[in-house]
Amino acid sequence: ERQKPLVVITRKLPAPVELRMAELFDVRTNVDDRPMSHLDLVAAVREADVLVPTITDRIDRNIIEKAGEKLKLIANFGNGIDNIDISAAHERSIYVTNTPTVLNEDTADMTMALILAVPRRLVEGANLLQAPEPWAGWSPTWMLGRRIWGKKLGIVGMGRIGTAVARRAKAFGLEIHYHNRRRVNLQTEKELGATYWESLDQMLARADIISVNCPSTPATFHLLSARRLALIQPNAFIVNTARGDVIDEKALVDLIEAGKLAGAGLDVFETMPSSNRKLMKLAASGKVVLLPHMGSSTLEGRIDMGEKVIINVRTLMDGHRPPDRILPDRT
Ligand code: 8YV
Repeated sequence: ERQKPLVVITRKLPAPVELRMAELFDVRTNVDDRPMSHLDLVAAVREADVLVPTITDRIDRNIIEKAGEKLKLIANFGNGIDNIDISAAHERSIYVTNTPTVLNEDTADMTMALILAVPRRLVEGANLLQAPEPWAGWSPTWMLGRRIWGKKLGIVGMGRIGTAVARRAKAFGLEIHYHNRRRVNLQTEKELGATYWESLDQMLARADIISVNCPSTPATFHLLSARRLALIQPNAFIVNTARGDVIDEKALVDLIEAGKLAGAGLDVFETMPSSNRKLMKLAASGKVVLLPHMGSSTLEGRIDMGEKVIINVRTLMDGHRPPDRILPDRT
């Protein structure tokens, strides 16, 4: 029998995934289930054939340069690969793969949940019934949110997740608008009744709800800058289930505090884990709903992601290029 590859997994994964991987590979897991230290990561890349990091591991050039001869693949347990220096890996002929597609629907569901939760004051309402004071009773002017249907949704980044959000939002009666580097195919645009905006500025100025669904790259860093955020209508909401650094978080907080933006639903933050006191204060006031990066957090999704990792590792071991490899020219 062929020797099994040494696969180092940086975090604890759901049991079914760990079991399956242990059957197939010589697996080393991080029993602590805390982000690996820099030293442990360096030790891992020195010995491993395959490294399976998650979003909590920064696999930078410094770490990749210390990789041993054996390291052939960094199989990210996640879709976004902003935690990995792709060029540094390619310079060392190390493949990088991600887990695309399988988490689109879960992430789109969570995006939709935030699109509903913030304007309809869902968390604020639920919290009221957990407050120490008893519920004073209903009134027709009480807990009025803002209507969702008929409003304009502006999707920033119409990739696989953005499109899944658009499908759901259309069913909820929202009008679909999107900005993307390029137009999606006309058939999809027609199905969704979607309007393409080449100018992000123009779309932002018109949208009632904005959903961020693009990856974090040097080109999307603070794409929603202070200047652009100021273009958004004061009664509009922003939802972000992508990456925190796409929005200038400080500018966002300032606008909401000043009443120049109605609210936000955030699953991701500029620094993670977030300790943005001002955001937490806004959450307590009900204008903001904060989630601890739960967009793709379903058991089924995690199992599917594990399966993706396994397919990539096995394909490489069979002498072929892993299917979800990130191409060098990806920006
Ligand atoms: C994951 C994510 O939880 O896949 C992504 O890009 O942000 C999340 O769905 C995380 O990346 C797991 O490493």
